[in-house]
Amino acid sequence: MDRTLIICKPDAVQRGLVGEILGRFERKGLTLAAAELRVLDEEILADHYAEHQGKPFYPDLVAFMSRGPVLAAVVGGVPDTWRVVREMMGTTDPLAAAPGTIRGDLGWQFTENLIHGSDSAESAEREIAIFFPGLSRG
Ligand code: IDP
Ligand code: MG
Repeated sequence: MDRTLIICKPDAVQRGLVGEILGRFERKGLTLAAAELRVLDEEILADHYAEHQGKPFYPDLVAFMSRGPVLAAVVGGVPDTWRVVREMMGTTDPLAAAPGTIRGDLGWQFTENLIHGSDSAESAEREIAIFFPGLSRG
């Protein structure tokens, strides 16, 4: 698996950090295969975050993720791209994320943690198909 889905979340777009975030991946050596600025609705978020439906934080997550545009993108070009991206993102809670990671360097709020990255090769294919169906491998 050599590509994955990333989403620069609404806080990243609002704070003007999309260039910073994409730049980190580009400098690492990843390449962009697709990118789109769009506002997400409840329907696509229910699909994307299916594993989290019913959890206590789900309503806050949907409200946050739909409050403004996101930059969804497919990046790839290195072995296990999804894993490289997850390492560079840092752990889910930005207060606990290591310095040097995107979340560790740029944020501190739990829900508003700047970036999404697929958590496995299977998730990457599933999520790419949701956001960029034209890129999907049948
Ligand atoms: P991940 O984004 O690091 O993969 P997940 O557990 O998949 O983390 O959660 C998806 C998103 O939901 C997180 O990035 C964060 O925005 C939000 N989230 C997860 N757990 C909590 C929580 O306990 N409180 C508030 N927001 C949460
Ligand atoms: Mg996740």
